[in-house]
Amino acid sequence: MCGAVLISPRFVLTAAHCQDADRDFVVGPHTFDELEEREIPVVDRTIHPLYDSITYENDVAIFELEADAMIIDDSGEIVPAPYVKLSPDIIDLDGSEMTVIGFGDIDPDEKTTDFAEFLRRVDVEYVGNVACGRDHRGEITDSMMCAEAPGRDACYGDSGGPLLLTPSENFEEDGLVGIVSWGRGCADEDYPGVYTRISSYYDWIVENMCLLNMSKAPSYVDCYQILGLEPEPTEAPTMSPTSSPTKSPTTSPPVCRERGEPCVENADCCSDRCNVFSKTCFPPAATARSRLSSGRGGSAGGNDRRSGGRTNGRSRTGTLDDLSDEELSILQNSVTISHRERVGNLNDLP
Ligand code: 4AZ
Repeated sequence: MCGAVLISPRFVLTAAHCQDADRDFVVGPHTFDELEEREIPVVDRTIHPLYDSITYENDVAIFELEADAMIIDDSGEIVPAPYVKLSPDIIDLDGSEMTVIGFGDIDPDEKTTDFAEFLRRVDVEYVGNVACGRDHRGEITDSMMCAEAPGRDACYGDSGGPLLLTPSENFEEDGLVGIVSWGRGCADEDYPGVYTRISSYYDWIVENMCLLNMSKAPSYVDCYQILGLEPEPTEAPTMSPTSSPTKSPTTSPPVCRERGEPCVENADCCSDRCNVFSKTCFPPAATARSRLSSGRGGSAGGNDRRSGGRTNGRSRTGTLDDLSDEELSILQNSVTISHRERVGNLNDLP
């Protein structure tokens, strides 16, 4: 089983190592029993092309649903499901508080799996990459981040789920800063939980949502700008200019680089977006979707248990706390997705 999160009514973000968890997603339930219902099939997906099933680097994947996820609101109307906004914020302050939620294992016995009946949450504190790298044998890259709380942690089955900034009581202000990725056991004080760092993938995620289905990207994402396309034609002008220009246009050299040209940082590009991977201004002249999604179809499955005790393991002491009704109303729509599998019980492996 894996977690996941809606980043628009049509797109789901999860961990790349969850890619074979299931063929459909279950939207919005707060109890595990409801997981059987409200399944939405997946029609397309983009796994990060540099995902590494040994190191869990680039553990991020986007799935496109067959239809928008819908919920019934308080007045009984069917409306598009709320989704969480990707946060571009770079978390770097030790002790910063974040919230992780999921249906993962809550059984302290390492040999049995007991998925939570209700969606659970725990607040965890940021641990810097240097300290976390020391704990995790130098295996923490810049695009991972770590968090911990005494006796509390994400655990088996929470993978793919969200790590959130929750600045207010209003879930609409939540920001997605991480994806549950891996750890050594669960809630072990020596080993913080490890998350995919969203700020490292912000550009990749929005660009690939646009490439999968630009009409279904969230409203704060401008796919025309991101893909370097002409804006959709608006109404033709009805009046012709009243006077001819007095000056002819000057031909000073461009101060910014056009799409496809090499760049070092966003400011180099006319689009103000430098692709962090290709180091070219957004997007390359002929953006080939097949090239960008070349990692598709690989399998993480359940057989990629890392060596040396590093696991997507099982709860030792405690995992996520039950959400109270009040907390549920805050977080109910921050995580509206969970998806199931039976392939990845790493503790069953030899
Ligand atoms: C998992 O297998 C998993 N304690 C997720 C998080 C952690 C361990 C395992 C971190 O889904």
